[in-house]
Amino acid sequence: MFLDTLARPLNVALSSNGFALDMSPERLGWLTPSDPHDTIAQLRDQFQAQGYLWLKSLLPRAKVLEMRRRYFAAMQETGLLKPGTDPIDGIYSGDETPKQGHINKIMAEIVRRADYEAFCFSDEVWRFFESLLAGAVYLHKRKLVRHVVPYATAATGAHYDLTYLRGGTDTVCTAWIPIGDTPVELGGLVYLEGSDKFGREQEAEFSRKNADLSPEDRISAYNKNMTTTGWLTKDLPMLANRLNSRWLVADYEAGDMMIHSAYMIHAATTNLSDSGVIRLSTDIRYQRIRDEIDARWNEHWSLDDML
Ligand SMILES: O=C(O)CCC(=O)C(=O)O
Repeated sequence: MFLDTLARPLNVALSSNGFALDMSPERLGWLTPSDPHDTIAQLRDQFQAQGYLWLKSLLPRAKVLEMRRRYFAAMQETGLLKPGTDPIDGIYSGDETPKQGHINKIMAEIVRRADYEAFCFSDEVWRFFESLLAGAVYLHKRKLVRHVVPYATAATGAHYDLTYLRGGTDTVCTAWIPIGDTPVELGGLVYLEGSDKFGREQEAEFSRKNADLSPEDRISAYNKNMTTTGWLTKDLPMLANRLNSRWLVADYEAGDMMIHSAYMIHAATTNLSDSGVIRLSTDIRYQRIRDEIDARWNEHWSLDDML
């Protein structure tokens, strides 16, 4: 177990979708890191208690940085990167003219590429899940890779993942892998402390409300009982107040892997990099092969897949 939580003073004002986070110690804290070399029994207990594990240096740093280099090298033709910079640094051109359509096309290619798939299937990753879940595991074909440019106005709102995966087991786990160092200022994932329990209650309430819908609508994240995005809210400070909880942040490093339960509430903050660094990450889902699989996730990600 890592004993300290690597906390440090933060000299920036964190925000998300235009909502300023309350940065008082009652509303903002730090994630607790875990040592992947702890026994699996310890890690399972910690996962159950926290709803997440921040696994430090699970992957070789060089492997993660190579993925970063490959991603941004592929993006170079779109004008996303500052000319003359090394793709591994992922420095934003600041030029808003790159066509989003071109970027989306490259993203759709990347999630189908063998190098990216091999990364998601890294031994370190699947073996960890096999051990945690005590059985052979399955990686969902639908995998997401996201880059977030500095000061982008939109960020991921507060949600829990089962909203989008209701057609399968609720023991599905998400791995969120920062592809590059992602200090708090770069707008990585933030987790609402203790929210796995609230997510379960919320989902039980949605199940009651959804009971009279068609089977297809019942598992949809966008049915009449949900918001248009499936998110609980974009207003992170309001949610922390309502649940009397804290948003937990972290300085993620290349090689770390976050995992969270299907009920754990998370979101992202605005990338505040003043040196133009683009935040890059992937989020992928593992589960036991013997548990029910949500068939809707059986295709590669595409922009219009409506999931
Ligand atoms: O990277 C993000 O902004 C969102 C990722 C996410 O929601 C997830 O990993 O489940």
